[in-house]
Amino acid sequence: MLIKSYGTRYKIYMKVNSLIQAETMTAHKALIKWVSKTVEMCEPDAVHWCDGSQAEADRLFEEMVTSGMCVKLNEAKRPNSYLFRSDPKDVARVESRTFICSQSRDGSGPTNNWEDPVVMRRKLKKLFKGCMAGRTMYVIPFSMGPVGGPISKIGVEITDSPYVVVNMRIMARIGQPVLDALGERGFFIPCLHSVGQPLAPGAEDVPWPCDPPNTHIVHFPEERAIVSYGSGYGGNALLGKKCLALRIASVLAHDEGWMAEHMLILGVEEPCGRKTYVAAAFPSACGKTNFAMLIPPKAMEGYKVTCVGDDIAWLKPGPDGSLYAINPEAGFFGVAPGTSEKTNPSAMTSCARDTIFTNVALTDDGDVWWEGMTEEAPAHLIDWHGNDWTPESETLAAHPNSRFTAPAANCPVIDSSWEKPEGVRIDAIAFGGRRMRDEPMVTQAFNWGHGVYLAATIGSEMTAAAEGQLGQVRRDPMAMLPFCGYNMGDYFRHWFKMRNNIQSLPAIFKVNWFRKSEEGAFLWPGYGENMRPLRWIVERASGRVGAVETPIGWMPHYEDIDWRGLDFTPADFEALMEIDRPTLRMQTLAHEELFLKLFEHLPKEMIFERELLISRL
Ligand code: SAT
Ligand code: MN
Repeated sequence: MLIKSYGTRYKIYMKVNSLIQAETMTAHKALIKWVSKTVEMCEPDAVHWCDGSQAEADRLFEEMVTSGMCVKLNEAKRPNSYLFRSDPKDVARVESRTFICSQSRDGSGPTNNWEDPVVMRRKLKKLFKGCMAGRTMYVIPFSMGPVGGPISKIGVEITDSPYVVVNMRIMARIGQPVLDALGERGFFIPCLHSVGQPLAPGAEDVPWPCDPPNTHIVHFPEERAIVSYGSGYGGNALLGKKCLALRIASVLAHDEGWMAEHMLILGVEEPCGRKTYVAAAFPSACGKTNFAMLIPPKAMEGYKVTCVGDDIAWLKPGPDGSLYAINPEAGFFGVAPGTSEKTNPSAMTSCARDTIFTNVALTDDGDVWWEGMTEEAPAHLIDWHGNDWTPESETLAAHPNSRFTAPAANCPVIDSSWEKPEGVRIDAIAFGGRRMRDEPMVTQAFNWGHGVYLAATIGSEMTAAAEGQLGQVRRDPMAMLPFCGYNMGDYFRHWFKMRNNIQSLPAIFKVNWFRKSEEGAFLWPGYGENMRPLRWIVERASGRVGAVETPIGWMPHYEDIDWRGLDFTPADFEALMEIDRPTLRMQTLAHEELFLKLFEHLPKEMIFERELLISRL
């Protein structure tokens, strides 16, 4: 009501009000101007510049509890934690509505959705006109990477979702320290977000506003800008994550000579005290968070794995010619189902407090539950739709993509250098996939070029018939298919070129934890046992362990792996590591599909590597 009746005068009041708050926080003229223009366009009821303080978060949570957007969990069981239930139509990233609006269609390439940036701007302008009516607009200055660090980047997200604010506060560094680092003229990436569905005058907001039919997640790579409309969920709305830290950052990295990758970073501590950092990329549903927090088997005493990050790595050549990596994030946005004390105790501890849960089930004593958390489900729950649920119910209690947003600092195995602004030195990079039949557990690329080829051709088999043909391989180069902000062919070229920017190149490996026997049983136990191939990887990276040359790369001999405490025979190992040439030749033919798709921008090195592989076979 207020807005409409005050009309222009109200708008002026709003503008002045937001300027007064802005000017106590920043002297960045371009930022203040962008915010004022956005206020004019979106017509929010109020504007709030986030300082990132605990008091601010407490107040927002209190407001959201009151409005019914979330529930506070039992303070004794899950301190300082909250549960949100999203609209059932807004539960995951939407790739079909994600766009890379480069100046030319060629710039985004055949693997991304494209629209002319001028046409898209026009469309978005219509959607954003008055879209924040009835709501508060939040301005969130955030830093991806430690504030002021040499690899870090600053973004500012404008959003009408308080859920986004409290999530961004965990996933990134936000608030006043970021504005201080930005100064009066610093470079920042503008990220505009609205859940859509503006409120009619006097109307009450629904618990989870969103506008699925009009959802657009848009990137303007040349302008380094992000605009997202219609979804309040995860990667669609927390714009620092996939949108900035991968899609826009991959473009910056290409132009500036570094790499923004969909990778976890872990540290391996050996009994002698030596420490090696490894980055690893896996397509979704391959256990990335579990691998990042791996607990070594008891028998491998003295080995310890520490976690630097579980999803994104920014890698940059350092002054000494080595490759250094930071985790640009500050929290974990982890998939809840399947996470348990058995599969990932460190993730369980990370979300034991100070955590935001989305779409998991609520227990009668005010705690959370999801499929796979315990062997037996509680007798009664409130499911992710807000309905009563018992083990007899034929539905899932938690959505399969339900999430926990937990501070990385809560992780019991967080690496002591995880916030080092200049990053940690990466000595090995591993690429993985989910392959039932044809791929051995671990191989090492002969050199960087061969490694790029291995990485570009990774893929995962579909696990359920519903997702496509069972066993069909979906190629996901570097696990970046949905996250590369430019032409994938040019991205491969950038990978090859990085060889010239790095003096001590990390060794590149390919792993597969999912090989099965003819009878369908897993040949490898996985989880903590992955410490065994990981030990081989770090020792190979510094030339301390043997290997045998095969057509597809270096592979460990049976004796090269530490088998203490595991009953795994040479015959078991042979089955796990078997390579048969006819299958491999077929596979090489299958790579062609991807190459044809990217033909126009495919670097020649890729063809050479393929020829080399064929001749070795
Ligand atoms: O929703 S996110 O993009 O943050 C997570 C994911 O889909 O991998
Ligand atoms: Mn991811």
